[in-house]
Amino acid sequence: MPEVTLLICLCQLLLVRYAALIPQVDADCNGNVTLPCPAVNQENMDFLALAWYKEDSNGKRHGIIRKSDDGVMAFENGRTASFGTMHSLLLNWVNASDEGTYLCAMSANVGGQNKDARVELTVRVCRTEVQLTTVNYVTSSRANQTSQVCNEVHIPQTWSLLGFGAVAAVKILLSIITIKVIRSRCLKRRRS
Ligand SMILES: *[C@@H]1O[C@H](CO)[C@@H](O)[C@H](O)[C@H]1NC(C)=O
Ligand SMILES: *[C@@H]1O[C@H](CO)[C@@H](O)[C@H](O)[C@H]1NC(C)=O
Ligand SMILES: CC(=O)N[C@H]1CO[C@H](CO)[C@@H](O)[C@@H]1O
Repeated sequence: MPEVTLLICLCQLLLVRYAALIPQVDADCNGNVTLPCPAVNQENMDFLALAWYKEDSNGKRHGIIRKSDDGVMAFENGRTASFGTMHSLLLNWVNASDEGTYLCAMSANVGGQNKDARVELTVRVCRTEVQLTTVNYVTSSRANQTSQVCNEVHIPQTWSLLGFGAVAAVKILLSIITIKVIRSRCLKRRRS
């Protein structure tokens, strides 16, 4: 059992480590966001082409925008976007559907090495949604305050009573068993 627990801990640690390697970017709902491209660290065009993709949950790439010596080109059916400084990806008016993993892929010149790097985008909940949930919570909790208080008091009492009852029952059962065992031993001794 300890080995299994250790293994689970180790796996969780590795997963956390792996997740930490992907840069995370938070954006406000309906805000504009810049996703840095971790694959390049200079503004120069020391590569054949550079493209931004969005990865779906199956790891499939959906092209957004691409640049090469021929200029900037948007992929068909891709989200509207543009390039920022250092080949970053600029997204305007982001909402929940923009959340996910983005991939910056650099195709190297002959003799070079292609590079891929991912960025994770999280979009904060839209303000209207936040207000709605808060309002709902307040009304329901106020309307049901009395019944909630009652439940809070009664439930623990019931449980503690049940707990005491269970402990008492076990104690009685143990006593009966102990008495029976001692008796049968005494009887055996007397017989022999
Ligand atoms: C986002 O960019 C658009 C277009 O550049 C601009 O009109 C808008 O005000 C920007 N929004 C924010 C929240 O900065
Ligand atoms: C996000 O915005 C796009 C286009 O502006 C819209 O089609 C889509 O329904 C929105 N998604 C959500 C979850 O609000
Ligand atoms: C507003 C609200 O959630 N009211 C609930 C309070 O609790 C009663 C019964 O426990 C529900 O019937 C109400 O809908």
